[in-house]
Amino acid sequence: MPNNFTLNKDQLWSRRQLLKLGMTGAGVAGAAALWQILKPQTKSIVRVPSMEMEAPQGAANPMQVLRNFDYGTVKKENGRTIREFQLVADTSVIQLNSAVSYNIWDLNGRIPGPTLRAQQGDRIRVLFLNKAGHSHSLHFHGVHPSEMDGIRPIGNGKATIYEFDAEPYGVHLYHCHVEPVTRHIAKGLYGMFIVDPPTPRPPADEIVLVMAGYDVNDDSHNEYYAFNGLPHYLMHHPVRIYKDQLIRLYVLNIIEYDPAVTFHLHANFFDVYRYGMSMKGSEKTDVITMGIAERHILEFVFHYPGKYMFHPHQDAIAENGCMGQFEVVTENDPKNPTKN
Ligand SMILES: [Cu+2]
Repeated sequence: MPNNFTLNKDQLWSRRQLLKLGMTGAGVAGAAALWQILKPQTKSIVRVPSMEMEAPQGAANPMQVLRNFDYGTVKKENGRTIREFQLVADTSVIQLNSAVSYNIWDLNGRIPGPTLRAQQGDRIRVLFLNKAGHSHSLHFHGVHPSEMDGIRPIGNGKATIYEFDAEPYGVHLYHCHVEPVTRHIAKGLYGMFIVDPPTPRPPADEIVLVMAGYDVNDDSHNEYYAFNGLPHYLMHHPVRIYKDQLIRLYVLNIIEYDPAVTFHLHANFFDVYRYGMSMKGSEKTDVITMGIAERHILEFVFHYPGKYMFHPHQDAIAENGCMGQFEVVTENDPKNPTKN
């Protein structure tokens, strides 16, 4: 939500704390309280249905990834806005299904890493601490000097600072760039980096979807796939959205080993803002092909309540975990405590 830039630091703090509470069991009540707090401070009329936010065990929590944006700590230096982010790489284990656990590298205790967000022209300062056992780095997509390109390995126990301007606006990403890069990305060291345009986009319910794969037997083929970290999770825990409200998806394909996948939405068409780098949609479709590291903004509105799947149309990939669904609800649904 671009309007979140109008929130002051305390309000942003509240938002983060509430998300944290929601993740650790406050559930519906936490989520409802969160949006009650957010609403009065924003001019936006965006509303978000309540959702169960109980966290699965481990670093993968697809619900947390959906609507959680890290705006960093805002500072002013010589009249410039600095957004300072802290990213810590570590190791953890996630449970891909009841039988399969998988060792990953996480960033700030999550996979995918935090969705970093800034406004075009902000100065970005990323404090990177590597506690993940191997050498790693953070390579940001965007425009920056060579020495900030993040290809130099940072040893275990070491830290570094990446600093550059948030240019240009769009949906970008960051990831580890230590060889073998396929392995370092596939094991979790990636995240989305959104640079908002100078003129904010229209209010919308903004949702992050990151497609990834898991090669659990090291044969350079993925056995499992996921939206936001866990196979099948968003299929069993639908993403609740409001009927007749603009939905803005930020979608990233970071599936290694498969050259490209599509993203398909059921029973609707979406406007495509390729790489999020324009204010005007380029096309309308219901399936879009995305190579590795491609990412787009996709906008749509649902006019009928009910459940609607989204998935790559490489159906084997969908069947192995890259599956989710929206649950379109109406404002008078009694399960929505956010209603006034
Ligand atoms: Cu790495």
